Amino acid sequence: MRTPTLLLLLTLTACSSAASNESNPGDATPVDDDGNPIPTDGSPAPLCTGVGTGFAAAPRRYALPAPRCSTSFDALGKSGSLAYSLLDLDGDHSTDLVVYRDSCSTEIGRARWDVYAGGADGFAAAPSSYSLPAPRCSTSFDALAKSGSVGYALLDLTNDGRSDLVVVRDSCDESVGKDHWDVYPGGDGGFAAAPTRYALPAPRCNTKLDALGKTGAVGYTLSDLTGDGRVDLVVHRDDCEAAIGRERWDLYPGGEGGFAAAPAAYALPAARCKTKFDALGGFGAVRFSLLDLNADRRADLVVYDDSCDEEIGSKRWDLYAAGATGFAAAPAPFALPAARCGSKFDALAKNDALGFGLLDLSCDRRPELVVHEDTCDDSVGGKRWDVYPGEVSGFAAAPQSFALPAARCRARFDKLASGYGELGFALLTLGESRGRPSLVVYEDACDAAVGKTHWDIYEAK
Ligand SMILES: [Ca+2]
Ligand SMILES: [Ca+2]
Ligand SMILES: [Ca+2]
Ligand SMILES: [Ca+2]
Repeated sequence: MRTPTLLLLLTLTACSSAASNESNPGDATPVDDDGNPIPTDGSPAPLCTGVGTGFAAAPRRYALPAPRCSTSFDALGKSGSLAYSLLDLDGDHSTDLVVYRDSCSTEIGRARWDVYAGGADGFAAAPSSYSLPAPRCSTSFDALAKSGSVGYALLDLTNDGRSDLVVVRDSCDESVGKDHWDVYPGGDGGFAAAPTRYALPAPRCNTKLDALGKTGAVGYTLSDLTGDGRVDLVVHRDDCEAAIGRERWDLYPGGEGGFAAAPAAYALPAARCKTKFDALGGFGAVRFSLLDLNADRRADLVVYDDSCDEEIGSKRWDLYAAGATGFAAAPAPFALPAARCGSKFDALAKNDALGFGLLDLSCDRRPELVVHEDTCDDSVGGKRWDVYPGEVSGFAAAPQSFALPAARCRARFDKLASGYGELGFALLTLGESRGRPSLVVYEDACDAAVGKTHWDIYEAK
């Protein structure tokens, strides 16, 4: 499965919106167990406020199921004789451990997946069964996604917070990917046995919409530009229609029974530095990304590097906020901290002399800029990370210190995640988290019990 680290982090660490709406009627300002205010207007309580002070110095244990088919759960996911992944399959905002293939049990991946529900202190010791639709076109659902003769992936198209199994192509049924996708909604105990249709727009420029995204003569992606929680189908390039990517994107809003049949024009800013916005932007003279920087749930167009404008990446990013009918025609400046150790913030993440990434540590959906390594300052990545809080018009100019646990097994916590070497760790929200991601050690060459009986969790405070 293709899972870039940053995407994984952003996906797994997005602050959960689950909230205990318990209030204390007598208090002027009700607070939760951690002293964080609880709103009284019925809106979901933020699970944390402010970026916090750091990770706990000592870990607590998060229990693992016993190894199965001779395989320990000492990774965030595996794809060998036992294949599993971390996933919130039941939509309760806690991450579950999902086994989708097991060479010791042919039922897994053919009739069902096994789900070890994530709880406060660990994953359930015994799995519950999550039923699968019958294989289609001789293809079993023994992976989270496939792109062969049957193409499918997990995606919440019913907008209930649960992942649905979405078949986007089926070489035994030409209509799939041509006028509809087949959706097996996720429910209690499994995916529906029979699919429902999710309507697709007609093919464009001889290109069928039989994948979750494409690049080529027609380039499209899935992103929520309408801000209603449902993914929309966004065509950013069409070789049969020159205005696409130059003046506008075509937006097919996602609805209950499918994407709209006809597109709405979604306005683009003018080209800059001779670069059109006809791609998704991680390369070339102008580098940009779709990222919700202003926390309104619409993905904004964020330019973080522009070879025609020195200030981009050194003083500011340019934010073209997403609106109802398009991106803002003119950008708003989004302030950046000064370069550190000779390295500018002209990317969303780097792992060089300066290592940084984006992470929401304050549960407000705005990402913070987190410097986790700085070769000019040894204590960054050793004793602390430097966090520049995300604010309305930019990242704070000065960082806040975010404490780190001591190095273990000779490995420092100088990355947001590491799957190599002596120590495997990542940032995850597990169980009854307050919302900030915890630092989770899932493998430790110096401690064989880690990854066998438990993971170690350093909670963010
Ligand atoms: Ca769903
Ligand atoms: Ca939408
Ligand atoms: Ca936005
Ligand atoms: Ca934030």
